[in-house]
Amino acid sequence: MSTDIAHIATALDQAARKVEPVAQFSTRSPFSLDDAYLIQRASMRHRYDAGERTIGVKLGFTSRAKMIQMGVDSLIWGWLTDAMLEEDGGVVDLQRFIHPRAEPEVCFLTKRTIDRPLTALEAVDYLEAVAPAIEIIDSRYQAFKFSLEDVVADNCSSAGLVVGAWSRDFANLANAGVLMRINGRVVQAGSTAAILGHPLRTLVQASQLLAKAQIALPAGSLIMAGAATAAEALSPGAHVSVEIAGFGECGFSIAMQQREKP
Ligand code: 0L1
Ligand code: MG
Repeated sequence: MSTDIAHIATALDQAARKVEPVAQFSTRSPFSLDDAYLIQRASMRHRYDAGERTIGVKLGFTSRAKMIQMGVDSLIWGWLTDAMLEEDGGVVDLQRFIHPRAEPEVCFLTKRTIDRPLTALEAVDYLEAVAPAIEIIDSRYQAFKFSLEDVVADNCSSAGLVVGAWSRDFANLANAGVLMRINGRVVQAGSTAAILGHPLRTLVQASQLLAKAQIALPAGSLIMAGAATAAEALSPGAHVSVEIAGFGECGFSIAMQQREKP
């Protein structure tokens, strides 16, 4: 299997770099979830070798809406790097993506190293702040089609993120209204309660997953809690924003003129 791990990791890295999708791997040669995380790590090594650095982690499929949209039933996690971070209010060029989608999220900033499984009561003590956020996902698989193992191997479709203004109002995070707008029109509406019943629960989940992987997450890391609603496809010229009631708004515009693909 080790050759397959290296082979799939390289193919996924190349697909992202060349902006060319690949067929899903698990249908041709099934692999376990543990192997999927090994592929994810091997694929991330290519990015680190190219100069990217980790800024945090993301959880995926923490809401029913996302599980139903993508036809999977388990929580997953992947890495965020500095190359994925887009400016709030900035302009995003779609050229580096294959078939990008945006989804509304909650982003946490950690203030202590997470190096063991946390309880729900401890979670807030490990946090510096929380902000409204948008994740740009971009599956490296043709037609955005994958199994749970495929998507984990593909670093959980991580491609970009925009983070709004930070707040410390953790108490009002339980059931805040979430609106995603494209060109001012509401395209997705939901609640932060859709994220595991309460977004702070993602801290508990993240700490357990990191402990299982024997990884300590340093203070100052970002944790994306997972989408509260389904994702929306992106197209040139659009303006995308996410508002979380009581926490403000963040957004980005998409460049109209697309540069030549690399
Ligand atoms: O936030 C999420 O639930 C994202 C899951 C990423 C996988 C995908 O939908 O491509
Ligand atoms: Mg997401």
